Amino acid sequence: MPETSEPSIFTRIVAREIPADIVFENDTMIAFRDINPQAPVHLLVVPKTGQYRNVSELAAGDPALLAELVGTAKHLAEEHAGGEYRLIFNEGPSAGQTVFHVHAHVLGAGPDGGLAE
Ligand code: DGP
Repeated sequence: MPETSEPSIFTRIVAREIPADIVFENDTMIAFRDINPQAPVHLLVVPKTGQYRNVSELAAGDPALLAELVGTAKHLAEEHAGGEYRLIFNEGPSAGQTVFHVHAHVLGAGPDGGLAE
C-alpha cells in the first residue's frame, strides 16, 4: 500500500523534521522514547517505511521486517530495561492507535521496580 498523502509524524521524525530522543537507528528501523511515557522505559520501535499502517499489514506485507522489529525491541529492552518488557501493538482507533505508521511500544521497568499490572 502506498504511503498516505501526508507523511506520518514518525516519517517526520525519521526525516529529522521533528525532534525525538532517538535511541537506535539503522537502515530500516528507528527507535525513540515515547513523548508520553506509560512506564519508566517506554520506547517506540518503528520501521522507517511508512508503507504499513499497523502490525497486521506489516505481517502480511513484509514478515522479515516484522521479525527485525521484534528483534530490535528485544535488543533495546536488554539495553534499557534488563531484558524483561511488554511489547504492544495497538491496532485501530478504538484500541488506542493514534499514529497510523506501524510501531511497537516497548515498556520496561526502571532500576527501582516493576511494571504496573
Ligand atoms: P499509538 O497510540 O499506539 O498509536 O501510539 C502512538 C504513540 O506515539 C503515543 O504513545 C505517543 C507517541 N507520540 C506521538 N507523537 C509523538 C512525537 O512527536 N514524538 C514522540 N517521541 N512520540 C510521539
